[in-house]
Amino acid sequence: MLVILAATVLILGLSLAPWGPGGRAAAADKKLVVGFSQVGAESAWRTAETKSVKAEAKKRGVELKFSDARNNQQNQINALRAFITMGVDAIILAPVVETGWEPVLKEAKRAKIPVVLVDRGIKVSDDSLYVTLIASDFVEEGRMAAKWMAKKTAAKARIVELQGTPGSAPAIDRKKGFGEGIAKHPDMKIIASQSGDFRRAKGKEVMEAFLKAHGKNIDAVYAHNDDMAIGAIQAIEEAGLKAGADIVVVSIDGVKGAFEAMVAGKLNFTVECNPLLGPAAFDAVQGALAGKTLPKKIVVEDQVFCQCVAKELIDGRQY
Ligand code: GZL
Repeated sequence: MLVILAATVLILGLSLAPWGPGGRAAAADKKLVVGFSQVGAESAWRTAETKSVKAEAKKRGVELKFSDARNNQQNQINALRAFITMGVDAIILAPVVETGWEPVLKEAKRAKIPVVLVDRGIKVSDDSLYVTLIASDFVEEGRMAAKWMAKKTAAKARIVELQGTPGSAPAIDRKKGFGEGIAKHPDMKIIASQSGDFRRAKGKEVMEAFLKAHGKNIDAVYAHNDDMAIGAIQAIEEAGLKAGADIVVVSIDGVKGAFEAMVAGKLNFTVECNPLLGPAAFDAVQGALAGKTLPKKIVVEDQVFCQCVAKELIDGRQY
């Protein structure tokens, strides 16, 4: 009987190799096909992340289907549906906002396609809808920014805040962490807070409005990313003030532009949020396809950089 069965299988040409998720045979020599839905290209950080994922796909011989959602969630949902229809082996998703993912992630689960989240988290009622989240601890980033600003301003500052994309995990959590950090200092107050959508131009525009409304009453800027901080620095200088001196500037990401601004004395401090997530993302994809159980969150280690180290470190920065 066993002989007949084995023969049947061979005649039908069915591979005895285990079926990988996505309904595609996971034969050892088959080229992996992975869909990557990226938020957009709104900041230098984002560009660095995209480069890292694409380079790692190339290095591992993975066929990457890339989609740039231009910061629009519906574009990401459409891209995920297209990946599911294609029958990709796995999906990498950098979710622009935290909510609204359950329906399309249920479709991916039904299609047995594992989804790896990179860079930003989501809110879902069932965390089996994604394999793992590879991201920094944004709340801690906010706390570190607050801690350093307190030190720099002797815990006395009227602060304006440039928030990231509304509804995104980094914007929500960086605001939370910074608020926790300044709560213990009664003379540190946020006097204005608005979204600059993680973009340099928008950050400049919002800072111009803050300067018009509050002018010399601003002691410090807390920007949720370096791109908005660089935009704010431009606005501060155009208002005839010295960024980094008249107004302390603190931000997050640690991109090259931030190091250049620190070397120039215009940015005081940045908390790194490492965007080079390609290797970890594909380790998670290959682990999931091999049936491994991964931790629900893989925390990316961050460092902090003040002006004092910028000059010696700038040439060694990878992004
Ligand atoms: C953080 C990432 C944020 C960066 C911004 O993981 O989602 O989005 O801090 C980027 O620069 O636009």
